[in-house]
This record gives sequence, structure tokens and C-alpha cells, in this order.
Amino acid sequence: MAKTVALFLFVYVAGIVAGHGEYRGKETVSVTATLGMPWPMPQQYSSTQDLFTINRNAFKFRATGQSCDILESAFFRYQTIIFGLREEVLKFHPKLRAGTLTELDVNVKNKCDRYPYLGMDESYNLTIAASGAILNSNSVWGALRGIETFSQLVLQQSTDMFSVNGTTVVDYPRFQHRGLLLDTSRHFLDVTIIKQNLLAMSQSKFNVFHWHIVDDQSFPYTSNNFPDMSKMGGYDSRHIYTQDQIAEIIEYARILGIRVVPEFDSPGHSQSWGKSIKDLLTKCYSGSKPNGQYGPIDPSLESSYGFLAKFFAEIGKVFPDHYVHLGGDEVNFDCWKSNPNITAFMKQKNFGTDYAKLEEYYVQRLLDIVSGVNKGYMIWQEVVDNNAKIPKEAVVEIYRNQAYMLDVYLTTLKGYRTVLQACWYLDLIKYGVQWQAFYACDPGNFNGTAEQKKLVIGGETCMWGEYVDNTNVISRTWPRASVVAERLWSAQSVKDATAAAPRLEEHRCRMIKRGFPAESVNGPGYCPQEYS
Ligand code: CP6
Repeated sequence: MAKTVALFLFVYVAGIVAGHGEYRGKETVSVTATLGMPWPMPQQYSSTQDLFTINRNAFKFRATGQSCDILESAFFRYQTIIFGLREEVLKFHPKLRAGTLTELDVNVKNKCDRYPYLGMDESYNLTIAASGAILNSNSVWGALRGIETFSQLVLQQSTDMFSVNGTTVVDYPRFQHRGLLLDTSRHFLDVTIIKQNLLAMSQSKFNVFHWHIVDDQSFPYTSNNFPDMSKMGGYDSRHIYTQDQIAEIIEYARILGIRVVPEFDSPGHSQSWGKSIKDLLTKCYSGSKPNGQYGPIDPSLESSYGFLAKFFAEIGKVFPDHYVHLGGDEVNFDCWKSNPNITAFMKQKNFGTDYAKLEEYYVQRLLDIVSGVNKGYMIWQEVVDNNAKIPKEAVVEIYRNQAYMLDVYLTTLKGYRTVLQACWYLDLIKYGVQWQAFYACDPGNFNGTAEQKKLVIGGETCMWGEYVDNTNVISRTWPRASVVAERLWSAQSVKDATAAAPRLEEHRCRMIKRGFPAESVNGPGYCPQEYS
């Protein structure tokens, strides 16, 4: 029998008068958390009234199948997450009263992979019954997802005693690509903040960190081959990531089953690259003379491709994931149009005055370079919007937030694997309850063939960095990102926002209990344990 959902609703007239006399008060509903309900909702989930007790000093995880560093560190991590910090870690005391549940057997069938990858098996089954608690999975990734679910079912009753209901879970993700974008160019984010964010991601079953690491404003990536790029393109010598720090982030993500897909956006959004790489950016002209301004990367010069080959050879080695995001968004043609050398190049290539052809030429050469170092690539939608001949191996990401489901339809119609971001901008904030619009957006909700639907491999929520830095990125990201995580993990039928609200409230309070400053998303209310 499903657990009783305690949901107390009362109308609360906020009566908030904004600074300019504008009345912004709304009828607000207070949502009370449920207890021991998982987020995101598993594909199949049922619980019984059997209550098992756990003494935290007499409980252990046990690997009954394959094991490795990923699983062992999960056991260690979740001992603390579930039971809190203790002086006596895992010290069984013979006199204490053991609970009725003393271990979770984690049975992983296949040898661990070293790194997570697109399409990895994340399925698992979890049973908590009188006969014992067993988690079965094919891969270590499934075990990670299952242990997180288990951790969410366990509730604290007193200092040492915890409880969990009899439960059966059969679970697997609806989409294989479930990402979160952070932008570390507009504002630098500390390694500790990025790691904290990765940990939060793992607790909502996200599996891709889309690292928009560089952009116009700064270039914090420290390149081995081109160390001047961060020296001159970084905000300053402290607001950069060393190779050691990048390796630390990739390792931290690996242990959590999260892929790191770095984005090196070009030919636009690359002003910071030009600070150190001579002649890389197009010189903009006023009349017959360069005016001191620079545009996108200069696609007419062979030296540009020589640089890109050397640069992406390095990126291919530094980042273990098969995919690199190559950007390609928001290319402004004005500077290209002003430059007589580009005009001559256009003529030589018979592009006429179609600057989209020039962009296509650039992108095709870039893709060849990246394929040449055995990497796959993701690109922003514009690259294929103009019917450019781009290999079908590309994964296309939809970001324009107008007719985005039409964009998903058209991109899959062309045969590309597609990732949706357009309806999940965490950085666009406004007063009031906002998460329900995120919850309502569904990447599978378009009129396409079964083949088209199969090409939609997932989605990403994004926190562009113009107005966030170390002070607020975690609270502005969470728990709204978790709303997207449920859309991408759970069954399509899990879409009732009213039913989800108390479970989301509990998820937010759980995050607070676990040390994340996750902001309020349901209006007035409280968590049993406040953040301090
Ligand atoms: N930066 C880069 C951005 C955005 C994009 N690329 C962006 C566009 C529209 C919105 C938010 C962010 N800030 N490099 C587009 C993918 Cl609403």
C-alpha cells in the first residue's frame, strides 16, 4: 500500500508590496513534505507497512557481486549521507540493539567500467523485505542510482535508530542524457562549488555535467599546448583551472557516475581566445581599415585550422568522455561582412553572399579535426538549422526558447540525435512558483514518428553565468534542477505537479539536511532541519 501522503493546504495571502508600489502578492499554497518518498520517482515503486529498523552502528553495505573503487566509495559516502557523521564509523558494538535490517546487499553483475558514457546501463532493482535488502544491477552505474534511492527511503527516528518501509523498486532512466550546464566563463566557479554541484547532481540522478568552461568574457581553461590562453584570457591568475584541478573534477564526477562534457564554443563566443592567439579572430573593418575590433574566429586562414587541430588534440586527451561540445551558436556575421579578406575568400569558394555557407565551411573543418582525434561532438542547433551538411553522428542541442518542440521535431526529422535545453533555463528567474513550467516541458511531447522519438536522447537544464557566482549558484540551481531530473528520469506519465509538490518539498529539505543551500520553491513553509 502506498504511504499516506500528508498534504496540508492552506491559503496564504502574501500581501507583499514591492518597492515601487506594485502589488505582487499572490495566493500562495503551503506544501508539507511527505516522508521517505524518492525523487526522481522510480519507474515502478511500491511500499508496504512493514517497518524495518536500522541501528546505524550495526548496518553495512555489502558487495555480493562485482566491486571496484566506484562502489566502495559509494558505500563510504552513503554511510555518512544516510546516518550522519559519527565518531565511531562502522564499529559494531556487541551490546547494542541491532535493528531488523543490518545490511544492504549490492549485487553488481558486470565488471565496473572505468568511466561513465552515453548509453550506459543505469537500471537497477531494489527490494527491502523481511528476507533482506537487495539491490541488483547489471552495471556499477545502476548500483549508484539504486543506492541513492535506498538512501532516500531511510528516515531517522532517534540518534542511532533509523527506519525503512518494505519496498520494491524496478527502475531505469527514461532518457540516457540527463545534463546540467554550468558556465564558468561569465563568472568563475571554485572547484569546491563545482564538486558540491556534482554531488547534488548525483542525488537527482543526473549523469552529464555540460561544462561551458570558456566564452567571450574569460578563458579559465589552462592549456598545456597554449598556456598563454588562460594567462591572458583568464580574469586573473587565480580565476583559472589548472590541469590538476580539471583532473580532480573529472575524477570526482567519475566516482558519481557523471560524464564531463566540456564545451569549447566557436567560431563565435571566442573573444577571450583572441587575447593570446595571434590572428585567430577576424579583424573587423570600418571602411578600408581594421577598426581594432574582433569578430568570430577567422575561417579564411589556414592558420586558424592549424591552431584548432593542436588545441583539440589536447582537449581529446584531457577529457575522457567521448563527446566534446563544439558550440556553434550565435555567430554574428557583421564582422565577417566588413572584412575584405573574407569577402575575397567567399568569392574564391563560390559562397556568394551567404555567410551561413562560410560558417558551415568552418564547422565542417572543425568537425573533421575533432573526428580525427576520435571524439564525438555535440553542437548547438544553429549549426544544422541552415541545412548544413553535418554528419549524423553529431548530437544537436536545442536552446532557442520559442518554438522549441518544433525545433526538436525538425532536428529529429533530419535524423540527428537531439538534446533539449530550451525550456529549462535556470538563470531566467521571476517571482513566484516557477518549477511547474519546467515540470510540464517534455522532450517526447511532439508529433513525430517512433524513429524521431528515439532520436531524442535527453535534455539539459542550464545555469548561464552572467548573474551567478560562488555566492549563489548552488541555491539558484537547486532544487529547480531536480525538477528537470525527474522529467528526464521518470516515466512520461509522472507529470502531475500537484502530486509532485510535497515530494519535491521533501527532496529540497533532504538536500538541506545533506548540506546544500537549496532554495524555497513552493512558497511559505519550513524544513524540519533548516540550513545554517
Ligand atoms: N551564452 C552562450 C549564452 C547563451 C547561449 N550561448 C544564452 C542564450 C539565450 C539565453 C540564455 C543563454 N548566454 N555561449 C545560447 C546557447 Cl535565454
